Amino acid sequence: MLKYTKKACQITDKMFSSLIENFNFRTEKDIEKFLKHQSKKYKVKPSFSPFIVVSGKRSNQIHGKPTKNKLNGFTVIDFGVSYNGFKSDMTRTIYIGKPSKKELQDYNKLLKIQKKLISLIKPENYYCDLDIKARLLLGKDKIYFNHSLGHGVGKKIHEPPWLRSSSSDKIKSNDIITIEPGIYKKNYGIRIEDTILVKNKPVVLTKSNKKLICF
Ligand SMILES: [Mn+2]
Repeated sequence: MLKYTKKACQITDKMFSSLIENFNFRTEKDIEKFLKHQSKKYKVKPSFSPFIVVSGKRSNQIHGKPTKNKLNGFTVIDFGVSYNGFKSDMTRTIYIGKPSKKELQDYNKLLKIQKKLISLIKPENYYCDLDIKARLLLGKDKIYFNHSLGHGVGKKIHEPPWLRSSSSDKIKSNDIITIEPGIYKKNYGIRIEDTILVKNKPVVLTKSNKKLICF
């Protein structure tokens, strides 16, 4: 049900803005705890558990679980909620401290690519081509992107259609998918993910700001 997915995405955005407004967290676990608490406040369930919160050197762990690791540098926060059984999925990467020129460059490059890929979602085309395009746009950085571009999201957090090079799924209007390119280097990782409704012009359902937030 689209209206439930939309509601899940709205709550996800609200949770993220209150995380930013109340930011005085010390560890990955602190962030996770806050988000879990928020989901209780909105009477929804986490769409998966634990949420992914990884900071500093650990930010390159694609499926990393939150630990007592002190927040430092890039911090990847991947979470979502389930509203009446329909799920949202969003990732924002924030920065604790002052990013280096190269880190900022990597973030802005990834953000530009994520937005570009969203603009290329067109019914009747194929999802595999979006995955291939993501790697083309990353250029020499494609070696740091070692997972698929995205997935369908609905009653399950990961379901068809699949956004990967081996996928034969055709893009269809009203599909709900994620676009989540990432860069995972030796010392840090960055991922930016939105839940998106496919239409002739794609509708981004998770609307949280994507400019790099630094604390
Ligand atoms: Mn996802």
